[in-house]
Amino acid sequence: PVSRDRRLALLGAPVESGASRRGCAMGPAALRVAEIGERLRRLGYAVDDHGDVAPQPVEGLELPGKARDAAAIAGWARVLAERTYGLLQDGATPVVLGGDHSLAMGSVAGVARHCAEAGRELFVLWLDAHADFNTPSTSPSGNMHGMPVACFCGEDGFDGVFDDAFQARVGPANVAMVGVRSIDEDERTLLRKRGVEVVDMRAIDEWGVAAPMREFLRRVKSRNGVIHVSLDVDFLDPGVAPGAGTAVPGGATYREAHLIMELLYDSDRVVSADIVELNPFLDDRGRSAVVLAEMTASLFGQTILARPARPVS
Ligand code: HAR
Ligand code: MN
Ligand code: MN
Repeated sequence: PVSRDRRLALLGAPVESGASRRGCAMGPAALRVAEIGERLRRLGYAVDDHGDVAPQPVEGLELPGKARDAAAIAGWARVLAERTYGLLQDGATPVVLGGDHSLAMGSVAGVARHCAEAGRELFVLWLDAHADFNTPSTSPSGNMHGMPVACFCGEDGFDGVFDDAFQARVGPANVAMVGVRSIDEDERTLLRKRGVEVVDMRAIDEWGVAAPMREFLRRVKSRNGVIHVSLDVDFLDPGVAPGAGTAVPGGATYREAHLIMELLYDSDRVVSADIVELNPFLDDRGRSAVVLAEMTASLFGQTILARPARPVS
């Protein structure tokens, strides 16, 4: 699977104004204290920690409807799009350490441009309690961490966030959301209209995570596609990861989460990832930071016992 000579690039993105409460800006630091880099190095990778990126200055951007702090969020999105794109062009695997989930507007835009130029079809796996498919006109809160999927799928209302170089989009049929259990009303209508695949917690209760994941991976392979993984800490049950600003009961267990990561590694399709929404101010002695660091290690090949290489079937 994923070749160990692919360099892993850690990029800190301490953005928090996309969320309703502060604290996510401490996320990259907490993930580093939880030894996210060391864990990946121990697996045999060369890991470059690029430190925290600085947002581009954007002035006077306002979006129609409710979008709190849109100019600042666009500033983060622009720098992250440029950085993830550049790293992928250089053959590295970007891992963005958040920061709230609005940063995925940028990380995914960069990956999408890379894939468009390379002629590879991009799929996004969204691991989250929320669908993050609001637009400035559907959002009840105006918090932009509830909007990144709508933005990178090309919904209306995000004009001016990017300049022309980063207009590549992800088709809504190429997005799979897993673990969802909180959706706003207009957001649900829009999701249904666009045909986004949603594996909600009810489906996980019924089928577990392996069956829907295998189906998703089969679809990716049938198109010779690649995957961007966006992991929101609130995908996990709050009992496993309490360091979340918008915790929702009934989330994934520790092992369900790891199994998804292990299946992704075995698939050999992951090109980039976001680890987001960790709020160390709300965490319990670093527990959630450690769980996320462990999950990232599983995503890149940490195993309990080595498995013989096996095609997804
Ligand atoms: N759907 C709600 C809103 O738009 C909350 C979603 C944002 N929360 C997150 N993102 N943590 O996954 O305001
Ligand atoms: Mn999210
Ligand atoms: Mn969430």
